[in-house]
Amino acid sequence: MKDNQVFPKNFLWGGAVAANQCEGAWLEDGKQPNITDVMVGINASEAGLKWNEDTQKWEMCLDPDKAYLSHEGIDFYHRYKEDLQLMAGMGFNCFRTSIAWGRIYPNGDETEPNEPGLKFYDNLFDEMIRLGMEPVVTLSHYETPLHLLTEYGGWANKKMIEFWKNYVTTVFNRYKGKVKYWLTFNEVNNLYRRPVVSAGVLSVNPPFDKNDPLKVSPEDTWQSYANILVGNAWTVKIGHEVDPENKIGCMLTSSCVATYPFTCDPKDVWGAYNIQRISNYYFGDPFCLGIIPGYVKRVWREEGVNPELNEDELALIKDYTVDFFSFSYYRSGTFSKDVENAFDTGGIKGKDNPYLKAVSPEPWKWPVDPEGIRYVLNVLYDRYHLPLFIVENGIGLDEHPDENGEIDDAFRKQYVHDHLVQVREALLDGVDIMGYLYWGPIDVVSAGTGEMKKRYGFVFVDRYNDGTGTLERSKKDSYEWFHKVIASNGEDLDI
Ligand code: BGP
Repeated sequence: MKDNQVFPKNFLWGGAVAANQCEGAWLEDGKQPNITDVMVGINASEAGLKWNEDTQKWEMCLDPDKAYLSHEGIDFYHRYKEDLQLMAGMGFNCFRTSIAWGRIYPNGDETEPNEPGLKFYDNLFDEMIRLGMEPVVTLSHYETPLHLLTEYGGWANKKMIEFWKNYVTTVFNRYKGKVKYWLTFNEVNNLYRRPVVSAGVLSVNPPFDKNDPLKVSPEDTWQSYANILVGNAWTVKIGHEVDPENKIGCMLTSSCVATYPFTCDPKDVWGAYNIQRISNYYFGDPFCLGIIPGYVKRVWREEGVNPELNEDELALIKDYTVDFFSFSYYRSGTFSKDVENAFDTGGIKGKDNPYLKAVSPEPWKWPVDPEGIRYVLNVLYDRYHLPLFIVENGIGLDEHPDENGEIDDAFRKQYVHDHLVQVREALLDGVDIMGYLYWGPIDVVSAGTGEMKKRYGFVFVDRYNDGTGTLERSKKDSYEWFHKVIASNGEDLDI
């Protein structure tokens, strides 16, 4: 390796998945349902929940006409050895996945953990380590146990903080010495737009809409915000106490940081900045700086809410900020005062940006903006001065093997290439970047739409939207290319 290389020697290269999108085995070895198990994608406008007047509670009610692909996922629960071997084959020195909370505490409020669930992650982390991959573990990736939502209203209830502390204490102790990098709540900054799944909250106290579980009151939304800030601070505190080697990071979707004003009209400029704040920094500022910003309190005033947070909790938030900032970046968006803002898992949609050359193919059509990742890296570093970790970047495509069983995913190679060129620029700008994890190095169920058709993998999985398929794995064309990129520590990006 050359001495003048731009990517640091200890750069973490790898990929990221989440338990709920790949494991399957949704009711195996003691696990109970979690919130994503009753949803077909987190963008869905309906959830498999109905209000029971007799018990006065929400209860699970799956739609027999819908395919809940996440219940089987890609069967990673049983095939993880083969899958990790494929990841190691690309030279990954790191692999990110989540612990499904409901495997450890099936209902979330038990006092004793579920040993088969703990054992599964022991085996999984051991296998990663054996193959030379540092585990990066998300503690909560849209996997709040359903019981905690239906029984307590989820994070809107202060009791959640105790359940969470119990869970994180258990896993920090159990995986001490095996796992060093921990991420707290995946993309929790989606709370404001998709509270039920992103933040694990349900409205259970009147007034609320008994016909629509996905509607959460402003009181519940903001109380969840407050409780999650406290939960995050406890995570940092407990994580460091259990093992001073632990590094605890937040994980925020940061495509929304690249929200550009559509014009130089001050209303567009201000609007774009405000989107950045109430999409991203409203969590980043407390997580990284230990403060609840004034612009959040303004929203509280305007929405007429006053979340309960006592002095001790505020002190905890102040004292226990994260060690690093991890994030996903998929694409940029624009803000225009003239259009209503729509959002999906990729960020704000706004008006089409005429300066971007590519969008991903139908039906998703996400704009491709590699320079956006350099912008996001610089903005976040200037704001927080913390090491940054890219833990998701990738492109979802509808792909089918050709007559020889091969997939030429040139679009993906170009996408990753162009983004890595910009990551390199950010390193030259002086940004401290810990690593680059590609989202979905093996095809998994889509978070947003709950389908298999939206494929991100370097590895193809033979499974389809109707639930058919052999689940067989095969390498796409990009597999060897990414292997070469990692082998050169990012120096050889040639396609
Ligand atoms: C993020 C999630 C991931 C992932 C990714 C791609 O929001 O953290 O879970 O799936 O986006 O989104 P999608 O699957 O909707 O294309």
